Amino acid sequence: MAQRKSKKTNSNKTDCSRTGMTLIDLNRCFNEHLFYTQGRLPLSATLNDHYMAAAYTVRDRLLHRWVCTVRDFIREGVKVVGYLSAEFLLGPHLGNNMINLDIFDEVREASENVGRNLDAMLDHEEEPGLGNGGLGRLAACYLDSLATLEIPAIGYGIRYEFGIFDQEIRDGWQVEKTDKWLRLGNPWEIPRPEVTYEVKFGGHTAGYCDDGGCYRSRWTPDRVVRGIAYDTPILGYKVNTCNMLRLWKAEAVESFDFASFNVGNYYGAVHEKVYSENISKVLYPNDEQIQGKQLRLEQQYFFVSCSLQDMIRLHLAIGKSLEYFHEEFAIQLNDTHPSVAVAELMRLLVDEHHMDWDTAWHVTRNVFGYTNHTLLPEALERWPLRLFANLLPRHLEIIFEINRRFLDEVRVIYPDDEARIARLSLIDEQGERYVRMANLACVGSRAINGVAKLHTELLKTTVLKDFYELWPEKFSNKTNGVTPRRWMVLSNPGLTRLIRSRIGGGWIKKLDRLKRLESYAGDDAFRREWQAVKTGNKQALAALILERTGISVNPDSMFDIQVKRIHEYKRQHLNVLHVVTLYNRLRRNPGLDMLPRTVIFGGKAAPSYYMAKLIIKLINSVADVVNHDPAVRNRLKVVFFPDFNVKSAQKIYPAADLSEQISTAGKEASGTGNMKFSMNGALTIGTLDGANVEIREEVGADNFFLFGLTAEEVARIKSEGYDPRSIYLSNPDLREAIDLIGSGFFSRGDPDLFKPLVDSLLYQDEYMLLADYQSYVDCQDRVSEAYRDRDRWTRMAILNVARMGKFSSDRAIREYCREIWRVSPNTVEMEDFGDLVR
Ligand code: NBY
Repeated sequence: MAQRKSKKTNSNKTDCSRTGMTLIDLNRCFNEHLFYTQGRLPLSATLNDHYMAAAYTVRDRLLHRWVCTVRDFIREGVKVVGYLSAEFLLGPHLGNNMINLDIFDEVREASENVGRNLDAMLDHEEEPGLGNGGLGRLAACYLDSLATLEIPAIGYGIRYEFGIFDQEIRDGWQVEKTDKWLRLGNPWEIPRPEVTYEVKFGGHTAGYCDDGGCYRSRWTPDRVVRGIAYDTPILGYKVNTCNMLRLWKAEAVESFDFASFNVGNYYGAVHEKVYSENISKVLYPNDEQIQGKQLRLEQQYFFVSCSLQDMIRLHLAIGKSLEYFHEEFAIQLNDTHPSVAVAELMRLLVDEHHMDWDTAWHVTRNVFGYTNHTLLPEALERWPLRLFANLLPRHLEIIFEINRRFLDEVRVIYPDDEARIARLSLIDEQGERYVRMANLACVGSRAINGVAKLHTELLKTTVLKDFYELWPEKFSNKTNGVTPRRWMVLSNPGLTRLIRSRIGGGWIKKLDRLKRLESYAGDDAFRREWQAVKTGNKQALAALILERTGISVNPDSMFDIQVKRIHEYKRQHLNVLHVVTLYNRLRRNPGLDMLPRTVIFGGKAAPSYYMAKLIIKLINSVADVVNHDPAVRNRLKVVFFPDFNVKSAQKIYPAADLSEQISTAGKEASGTGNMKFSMNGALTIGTLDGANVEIREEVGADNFFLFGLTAEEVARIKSEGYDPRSIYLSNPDLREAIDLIGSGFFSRGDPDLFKPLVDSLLYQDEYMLLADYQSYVDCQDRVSEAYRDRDRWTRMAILNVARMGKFSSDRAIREYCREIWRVSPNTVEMEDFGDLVR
């Protein structure tokens, strides 16, 4: 062991300068981990052993940077961002960390030299699917950018034992399988059994007078759970900053309640343990509101309380007084899921640290920022008062007190406007009473932001209108972004190599520099190389599709792709209506000269969302018929790619020709898949919704396929009375498509199967598919025309990539840092291992 330590010291020494690392170092480190960590000789090592050894080899290099980063936290007293999110959809670590360490090619070479298959190791990694979709993935992109921009930051969340379910398709239906991502161990996390906090639940409160004669409240809980920290290092791209993601696991305070055990209540003693550990057991698989589930509120309060206690401990450890907490930390609430933090920080400051209310409120109001991610009114989070009172009685008292003081202020500004006061109140009092979490987040935050220009404007005029009128200065827009490290460099090495060959690699950190590609759009040789890269990516995806679905697709056809959570507002079924329309054209005219298309879908439906699951069944049923109809003759293929996740996304975006971003205008807050597609050279067909608006602004109207109603038109038509049936009756193509689905043609003659979907379109059509149908189909025809001219298409694709600079998460994080968090970078200097431990 002693010998091993001294060897590691040496290898870390050469590692201090990034360029100083040799292939020999890497190979030696790998073999040491195989031997000392996995206990294997090369001849008996499994693929998992190889993966683990590679992961530890890479992790060693992360940890060296991590300790240097932490040293600066303590020494420099820098302001730190605390990013609170119930979800972090990280995706696999190994490849990404190799990119950020800038050793990808070296590791590949080191592996190849000794006949080890790096791709098999990369493929072997189970991804931590600790999120549902866009919101969780955004948190992961932001961690990457924070580290890359050298901003001291900690991500705080929950270490779910089971992440988002694995999706299987059986007989066309979605089947959910438990995600056992920890089964083979997780080399990227470091358990910190000594970093723990107690979290109280339930019980009651009682008032008392403290020594100074002040009225205070004492909370006597009936349950206490312990949170244990598990840390994952998050390294920036080609910098020494290595931040951390700290996830909390719930455990019982005592693993056995010996009092119960001794009186023979063995079951009762174990029950307590099982109950406590349930809190971090599983991620709720809903990408919209979860109604009234106590366990969900327990999860939220659990991770928020642990995280705030942790930040307070760190703050006190550097010798600062809590009055200055907001000067040392900026805490962002990723949606309302962590918004109970407003009440919890007040409780910690007032009850546990004996601060007076006004000072505590000043600190609280200045430390938080709140990001809203949804306009759907039904998705706004609220908790039944009774449930809240039972679980968090002290927090409800605090919320009442915040509300009393807040509404007093409001009454001064708007005397006699009781309707407005009722809307602003933290408590919804119409019928059953609820705590409104968005209102709590707004009142308790210094800054409130939406995630795309249109979304922020709609927030100001709809769901948060009253708050905007009250505090316009708190509102700003922060258009989402995605990290080009994972979504270009890692997932599209071919494109990265091609771009590097012309404009170097500076764009990876300064994405605006992709602009320099514009001049190559007219370059024949460049366009041919571009097409070759795309074709290669499509061939790779075709192979994966064959492996996963048994469907063989033609890489020369246009890859028309819609991957995202399945939701009626995202309108996967509008895409299906187009597919059926194309199919009807082929049936009517078997000799039709139609541009060959492969329409690919992917995404998970919330297990309790019946319509979304029926849409999956519809896609698979249409695919089954179309793919087996000899009359189609390979001009149309339909694929449902099962289990869409970060790992498969990395193979899908680079292979797309056409990106489907077709939500009803005004419903998609931003979208981030739209950005990933476009960065990888797909053209977008989309509505003026979310960030599509800004993507179109950037790439130019000529390079974007626009269709559909605007958000304003949607609102106007709705208010005037929308009648989908009259559209159905007056449009023969639409009617034919809907009737074919309704007839049982795709459901082995069963007309009932898709009836709920057909009826919802004909009699309600909440998301206005019928209103947008013709405009969509016409636009798709323009897409096909454009694709036939492959040179023109490629020119447009190059311009799309060249103009995506704005959508780097680095830009977004810079805006948050400057305008919300007021934090600045801290360059971390590497120090030798020997000097660090001295
Ligand atoms: O956040 C998404 C938005 O739909 C998308 O437009 C946006 O780009 C993205 C990032 O800003 N929202 C989202 O993914 N929401 C969830 O996943 C989610 C998860 C859980 C709950 C609600 C929403 N929940 O209530 O538990």
